[in-house]
Amino acid sequence: MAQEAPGEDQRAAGFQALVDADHRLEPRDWLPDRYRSMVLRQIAQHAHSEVIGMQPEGNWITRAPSLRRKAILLAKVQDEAGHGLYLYAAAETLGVAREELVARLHDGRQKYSSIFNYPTRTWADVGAIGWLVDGAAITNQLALTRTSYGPYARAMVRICREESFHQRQGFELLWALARGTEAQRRMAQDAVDRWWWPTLMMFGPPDARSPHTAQSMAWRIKRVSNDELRQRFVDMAVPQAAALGLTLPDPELRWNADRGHHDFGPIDWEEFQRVVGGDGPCNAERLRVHRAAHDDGAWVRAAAAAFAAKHRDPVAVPA
Ligand code: BYC
Repeated sequence: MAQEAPGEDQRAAGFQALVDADHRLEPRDWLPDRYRSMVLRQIAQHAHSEVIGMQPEGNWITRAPSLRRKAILLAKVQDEAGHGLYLYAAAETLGVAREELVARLHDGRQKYSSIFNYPTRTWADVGAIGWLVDGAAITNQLALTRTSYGPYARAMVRICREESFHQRQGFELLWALARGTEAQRRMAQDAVDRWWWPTLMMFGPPDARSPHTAQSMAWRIKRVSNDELRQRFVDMAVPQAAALGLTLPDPELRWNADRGHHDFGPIDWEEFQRVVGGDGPCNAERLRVHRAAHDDGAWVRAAAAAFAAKHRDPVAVPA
């Protein structure tokens, strides 16, 4: 007698059992539609962030103060493009083409990280982004190397290796400024003052007000909650700021021996909502530049597609 195909409930239970057993899920596995759309939302947002994130730092490539600094910054910004590529490739395993993901970014159906809507006013901002923003990114992404969706987890492993170099270059840049002239030290402090709070917002809303955290953790897409990651980051940044000789702009920041963590002051969640809602200092500019670059690259995509169609194997060199 032919065996009956498992029903939707049975499949869902089987899926959850795999997740609970810490099984890596692969594109060929049966995945609930909501799991697919949740992973896709997060990977796509992450991919867009990597690519849009090239803009604030790219702004300083032509004005880097030395050849050495320029070479380092060029390599870093190029790495971010590579991270975007790994992540778009991971997102495409869920059946949505990159072209469509870019269209969703452009028409506002998908987001990118709030942090990239702030301007890079001075050279020290490159250091603050490397130290704080990449530091926050690694804190979040290290946890994501264990995410339940295989292609995303594998992309994270490669990305984290490169991010740790990025964070060090930011720290080293600020270290040099903090030990330079008084004007350089002030510039470093001013950059840290401006990037500190937006960096804390990168981890997303508090757990109690995060609509996706509970389901995302149950499916092990997210392994650590927004608040816990934020706390890990603060605990890491405080001694590093002391080593730099710079202060963090929070009068309530202090060690709490009972909790074994640093307490910190309230985050301005209204500012976060404003920035995520499109009204940050650079939202319009970031999307305008992205759209223009996409339009400028149309001929490259058309040429690559024509080449692939003609030779079938896009990497084969024609005879
Ligand atoms: N910005 O329920 P929640 C980098 C949205 S580093 C904008 O907590 P979730 C780089 C969220 O999407 C940055 N939106 O959501 C570094 C949701 O809205 P929707 C990239 C945010 O997904 C240096 C709503 O708020 N890293 O690339 O469970 C140089 C409710 O939030 C933000 C990643 O993307 C935000 N900061 O948790 C260059 C890490 N936070 O979608 C490049 C991967 C929250 O319902 N992503 N929202 O409309 C994650 O880990 C998670 O998606 C988050 C949010 C922790 C960010």
